[in-house]
Amino acid sequence: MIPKNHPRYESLMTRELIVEGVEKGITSMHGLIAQGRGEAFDYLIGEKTTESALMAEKVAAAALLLAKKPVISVNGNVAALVPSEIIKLSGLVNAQLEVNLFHRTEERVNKIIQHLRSLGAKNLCTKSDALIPGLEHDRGKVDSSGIFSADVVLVPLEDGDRCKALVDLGKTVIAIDLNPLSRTAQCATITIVDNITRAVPNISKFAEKHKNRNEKELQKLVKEFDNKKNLANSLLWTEPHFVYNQLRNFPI
Ligand code: PTJ
Repeated sequence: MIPKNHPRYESLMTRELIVEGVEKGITSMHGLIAQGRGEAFDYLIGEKTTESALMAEKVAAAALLLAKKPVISVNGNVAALVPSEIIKLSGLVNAQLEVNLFHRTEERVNKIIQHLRSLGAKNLCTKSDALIPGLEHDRGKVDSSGIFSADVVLVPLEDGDRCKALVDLGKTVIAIDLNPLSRTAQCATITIVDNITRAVPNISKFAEKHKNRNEKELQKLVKEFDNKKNLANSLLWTEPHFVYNQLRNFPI
């Protein structure tokens, strides 16, 4: 049992969710390693949403609301960390949810679908009747009425190959990845360098606020967003003064 006053309470509780995900058969063992890598990058940004991440979250919410057919891709880590939050977001932006796994087994796909359904998800794409061209691995298996025909796809915690393949198909790809140097982060249309546990609720908050804005305002937000520039701002932690301040303020 982790006491609530532990200085690293939130980070440790997030680890617990991933471990529980593995125990339930939702998350793959590799998901533990991915979480560890994410934690290291989160540590560098002070485990807080940066200004550049917030900007990307605002633009992502606009892109999802403007989409004709938005789809949110769910993997084993997403299902363990933010299942209810992702269901809420899908309702707010009228997006479908599709389970898409790198280490794919039919058993795990079905467990994740059941998990999401038990939490109230209704808008799930469950077929795997189409293939993303150019992808050799199982992430290429998608639903023809879901990711395959979507115009905007949210891909949290992704591997770079599929992100590039989706961009090559002309889709707007929104990535959530704490590593700003990853291939996914580099090739997505809108890159959110933030922990998924903060990013998804933030996108939902922006989606709620954007409902009071007209379409033109949302289009302007998306059009004026410069992903490369925003991504460069996500590398603040490489600056010595930033690291120095982090060390002074961080609960170790
Ligand atoms: O469930 P599956 O089979 O689809 O597998 C999912 C994982 C995540 C294991 C798989 O996609 C994978 O191996 O991903 P990678 O290549 O390790 O990339 C995951 C990326 O997500 C890395 O760049 C991490 O820094 C980042 N990441 C990890 N945890 C978080 C994160 N980004 C945001 N929030 C996190 N909590």
